[in-house]
This record gives sequence, C-alpha cells and structure tokens, in this order.
Amino acid sequence: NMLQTVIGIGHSQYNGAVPISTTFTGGSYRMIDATRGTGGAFGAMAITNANHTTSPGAVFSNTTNEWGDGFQYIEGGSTTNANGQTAAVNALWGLMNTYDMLKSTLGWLSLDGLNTATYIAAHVNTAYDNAYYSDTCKCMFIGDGSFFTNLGSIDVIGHEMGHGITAATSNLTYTGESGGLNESASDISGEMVESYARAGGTGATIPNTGNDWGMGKEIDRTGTPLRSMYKPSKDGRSPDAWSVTLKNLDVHYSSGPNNRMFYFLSQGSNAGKGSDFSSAYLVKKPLAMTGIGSDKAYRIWFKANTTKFTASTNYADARAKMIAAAQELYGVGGKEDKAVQRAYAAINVGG
Ligand code: ASN
Ligand code: ZN
Repeated sequence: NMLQTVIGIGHSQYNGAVPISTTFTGGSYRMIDATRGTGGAFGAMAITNANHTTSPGAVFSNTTNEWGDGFQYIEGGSTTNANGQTAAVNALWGLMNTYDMLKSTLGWLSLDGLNTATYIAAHVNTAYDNAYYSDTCKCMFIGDGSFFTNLGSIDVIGHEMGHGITAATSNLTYTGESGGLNESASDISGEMVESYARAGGTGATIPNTGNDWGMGKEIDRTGTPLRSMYKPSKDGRSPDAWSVTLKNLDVHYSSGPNNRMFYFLSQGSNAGKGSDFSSAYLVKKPLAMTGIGSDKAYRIWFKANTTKFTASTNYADARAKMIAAAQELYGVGGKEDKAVQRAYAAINVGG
C-alpha cells in the first residue's frame, strides 16, 4: 500500500514530548496510524478534527512531523496552540497506548478483538466538558473542556475505548446495575491504560508513578479525580458497597462498588488506599484480603466481561461469572478464585 508509516514528535498536554505514529502521503503528514487497526472509516486508526462541531471532520495533517505545543486549547483569540494540534496529540498518544495495552497484555486487537480500526474526533463542540464513545461511528469524541482542561488524558481515552469493547462484547445495558458495571468496565480500562503508559507503554519516558486509581485526575484543575476506585464515596455520590437501591443511581455512581471490588482484587483491602473504611456508604468493613495484582485481576475481569456477561448482567451475576472466569484461568479453589469471592463479599455481594 501507499501509506508510509513514520514516527513523529507530539507535544502533549499531560505527558510532555511523545512519539506518535503518523503517515506521510501526498507531501504531508497525516494522523493516520496504519500500524494499529485496519478498515473502519479511515482504513486505520486516526485522529480527526471535529473543529467545534459534532461531526468527526477530516484527519489532522501537518507540513512537518512535529505536532502541538503542549498547551491547553483556548477558545477564540489566543495564539497559543491556535491550530489545535495539542488536542490531537493527546488523543493519538492516548489511543496508541490503549491499543498497545490491550494487545500486549491481553492479545486483544482494537475495539472488537478483530482489529477493526477506531478513531478519535478531537475538538467536539465548543469548550465541551465531556468525552464519549459512539457505537454508530465506532469512534470517540473528545471535548476541549472549560471547567475541565482537555478531556484527552490517557485514562479518559482508555475509559471511552472501554465502552467500545463492552459494546462489541457483553453490551451491558447502560442503565441500572448493568449500566454501573458498564461504567466500571470503562473505569477499569482507563486505569489499566494509565498504569501501562506510566510503566513505559508506548515508548515515551514519563514519570512512573504507578496507578493512581483515580479517573480524570489530570483534567481537573485542582487535581481531584472524578472517581476514586479505592473509595468511590470520596465523590460524595457513589456508594462503596452494593445495596438494593444501587440500581436507581446514575451509572457513573452505581459503578462505584464494582470499582472498589476491582481495587481490592488487585491491591487488597488491608493496606494502602483501600484500608480507609470511614464511609457513610459502607455496609460493613471488608474482610482482610491480599490482592492478586492488576495483571491477573484485569485478565479475570476482561474474560468475564467479554465472554460471560450479557446485556442484563447485574452485580450478583457478575460475581458468579467472575468466579467462573478466575476458576477457568487459575484453577478451582486457587487464591485467585478466593480473592474474587472476598472482593465481592467486601462490597456486600455474596458471602
Ligand atoms: N464521559 C461519559 C462516559 O463515557 C459520557 C457519558 O456519560 N455518556 O461515561
Ligand atoms: Zn463512561
């Protein structure tokens, strides 16, 4: 094919200078990454400029292979980051890490496991404080933010891509308990991409500060995460444990208990952030448990969500299927099997 893959330099907003995979064609550089995904709307993974509309727009192009200046896009007037490339760098870098984390840790290719290419449309709407996945285009839209800074942090991109994977597999219905599990699947995805990138991921040297277990810390001007997986109630809205009324909450709050389950499964309940049990939403103090680490926890979660959950899976069904996944991967009665049972018991699901 005529596409020539080249590695450019992107000046990202949150991770400094990063290597980005672009294409040189027809005398210009384009944000098409032909090494990650095939088919889809642009033939390969890509970043487009929605240019303050809700349509994806055209693929970003440039006369050189150095992109962006690392600064927040300011609507109107400012000459800083005037061409808007920094948002595109954030998006491409985040998407490259997401793709690579899924491939190298799970052998999963792109959204559907079949390597169908996805893309991100940057600059959706004007000063838009959100990001979302659309199954219609099998793509993601990232806002520039106003209250927030640019929504293209690595964990947010990993979160939105997580919606694409869930849509292609269990397709958990986006309301009630299944909706909370859908959101939690995306938060788990976001945090796994973030820790992958910090550990060296897709080739940039960024501080390896491990996993912060907080969604959206970078995009908040005060550095406060939108959601805290180790203690969801820190947001003042999410419960730390399951109850019969959990299903009535917005899915971004009913995700909380499953996020905490995942934190316990990975990191344990008796050390670090997970040992803070002071919470109005806590049903009971969890049994002390040792974590099995993120690699195993994520493998179990991913197998359950992509091969066992259905659209109507609720917390009780998720527990049963997580146990089955742990048993298939690591054996019946093994420490992983027991850890899944303890992690769900810790959020008041099963005993
Ligand atoms: N950023 C949100 C999410 O992915 C957008 C939404 O709620 N649709 O959950
Ligand atoms: Zn979401």
